[in-house]
Order: sequence, then C-alpha cells, then structure tokens
Amino acid sequence: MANHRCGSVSEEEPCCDISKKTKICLCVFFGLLVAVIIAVPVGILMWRHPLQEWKGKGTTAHFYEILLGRCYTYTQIVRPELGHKDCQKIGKAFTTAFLSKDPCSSTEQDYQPLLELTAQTVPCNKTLFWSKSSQLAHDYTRVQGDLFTLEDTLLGYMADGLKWCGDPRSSEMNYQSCPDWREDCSNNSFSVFWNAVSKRFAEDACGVVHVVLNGSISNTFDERSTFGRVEVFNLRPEKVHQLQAWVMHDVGGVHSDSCSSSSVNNLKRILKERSIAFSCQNNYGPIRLLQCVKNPEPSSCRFYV
Ligand code: 2NF
Repeated sequence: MANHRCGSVSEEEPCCDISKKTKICLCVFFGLLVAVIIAVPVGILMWRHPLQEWKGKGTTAHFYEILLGRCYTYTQIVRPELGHKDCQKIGKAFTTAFLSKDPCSSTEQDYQPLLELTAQTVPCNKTLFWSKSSQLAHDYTRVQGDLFTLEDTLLGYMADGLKWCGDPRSSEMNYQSCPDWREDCSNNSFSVFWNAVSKRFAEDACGVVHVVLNGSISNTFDERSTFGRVEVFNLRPEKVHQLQAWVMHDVGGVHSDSCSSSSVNNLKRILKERSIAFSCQNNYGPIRLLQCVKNPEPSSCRFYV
C-alpha cells in the first residue's frame, strides 16, 4: 500500500508527487505559523487589557481596604454611638452592587442591600446639604459637630472621594478606567450610587434643614446638580418645615449671586410648589467666621479679626 504521509516516499509513486505533498505541508505549516504570530500578541494584549476602556479615572487603588478602614474608623472612633455595624458585610454589599456588571447599566436596586445595612438616623434640624461648596460645608460640620452632611453619615463617609466600577467580563474592579458621567453614560455605578444615597439622605431629613450654596458662581442654585435634581425633590413636606439657605461668597472674591438672585429665586419657587417654607441668608456669620480664620486678610474679614 502506498504511504501517503507527508515527506514519505513510496516505491509505487513518482517523485513529482513528493513535491506536491511537500507544498501542501509547507502551506499548512506557514498557515499555522502566521496564525500563531497573530494570535500570540493579540492574546497578550487581551490578557493585559481585558476590560473595556472608559474616559473617566479608574477605581481608586486599594478601594476595598479603604472602604473597610473607613467603616471601622467611623463606627469605632468618629460616631461610636451609631452602635454595631458589620463592616465586612457592608464592604461585601458595596462591591457586590457593581462587580461583574456593566458599569453603564447600574440601578438603584443594585445598592439597596448596601443602603439597608447602613441605615442611620440624623436628628431633626441637623441635616446640612451643600452644592458647589463641599470644602466650606465640611469645614463647618467639623466644628459644628452635631450637624450632618451626607459625608458625615457612615455611607457618605466611606465613599467620599473614591471612584469605582466593575466590568461584565471580569469579577475584578476596573482600575484602568471607569465611565465618565458626562462623556460615557449617566447611569454609571458611581453616579447611581450618589443619586441613591442623596435621595435617601433627603427623604430621611426632618425639621428645619440647611444648605450651603456658593454665591461666588453664577448658578448658585443649579437645577442639574445633585442638590437641585435629587435632594430638593426628595424632601418630605410632611416632615421638613423649612429649608434655610446660606449663600456664601468667597472672601475677597466676586459676589455673583445672592439670596435675591434669579437662581436662588428658582429654588424658592420649587420649594413653594412643594409646600416647604424657604429662608435665605447671605454670608451666614458662623460660616463667614470660618472663611476668615482661613483667609483673614481681606477687608470683608475686618469685623472678625
Ligand atoms: O462625592 C460626593 N461626596 C457627592 C457626590 C454627589 C452628590 C455628594 N453628593 C451629595 C452631597 F450630599 C450634597 O448634598 O449631593 C450634594 C452635592 O452635590 P451637587 O451635585 O449638588 O454639588 P456639586 O458641587 O455640583 O457636585 C459635587 C460632586 O458631585 C459630582 C460633581 O462632579 C462633584 O464632584 N457630581 C454632580 N453630579 C454628578 C453626577 N450626576 C456628579 N458625579 C457623578 N454623577
């Protein structure tokens, strides 16, 4: 019987048949070689960058460790009166909300278990909202320890300043990039979280509530901000008697807006429609004092120093 294996020579077949078989074998060999040359670098690239690329910054390095550390710091040192909270369980519920999921299809339901584990009562009259005035509002609650911004509650404290997202193709966090809420998608795991916790913070508020607004920018009350979009509309008129706004100007800076400006009047109108009383004060004294302690030179601070 003739031997048809590549490279073998049978006595019955002429030599020209060998070259034909050799050609086929060479073709298969080079075909495989080309496939390997293409597949290996592509495979390496896929292995090194298996996750989708987004326009925003990636997950904060050591995200999980920071979450856990902040949870223990808050419950043991900052507010031990909150009582026992299971930080391991809270950390797990946080990451479960977004890991292995499309970071542009996040829902408030994803964060529901986390919200339930971190329930916290803020006393009536002690809620402080802020918009475009993060530093100042937090400087104030640091000295006025019985007032709470969202970041003075457990969940806000844990997440403040961090970034996070996952990827449906991996169970890992995406440390390379995360969706930017303006450029990629609005329903991203980060924005949806802040919308959900801001909503709960507003729903839970009662009595007279306060907001620090920035009077040194033109849209002091911004309807597209979290305060303007989420918090104002989730205050419960049956529990919240009044919203008191403090419009603060930078010391020595421009006074773009004040209590009588159109953007603040817009806030007043929305609250009136929602049957919530509104009051407003420019450069509220105790917060002005803090601004002047940090920056005592300008003439507007003469009164305090
Ligand atoms: O990072 C936070 N701590 C944070 C983020 C978003 C919302 C806190 N909040 C809560 C706080 F409790 C305040 O009461 O909402 C209120 C402040 O939010 P704001 O939007 O009214 O105030 P801004 O100064 O305009 O924004 C605060 C931060 O949120 C970002 C913004 O870039 C800034 O870093 N931000 C605003 N809207 C979105 C959004 N849709 C957003 N980030 C992602 N998606």
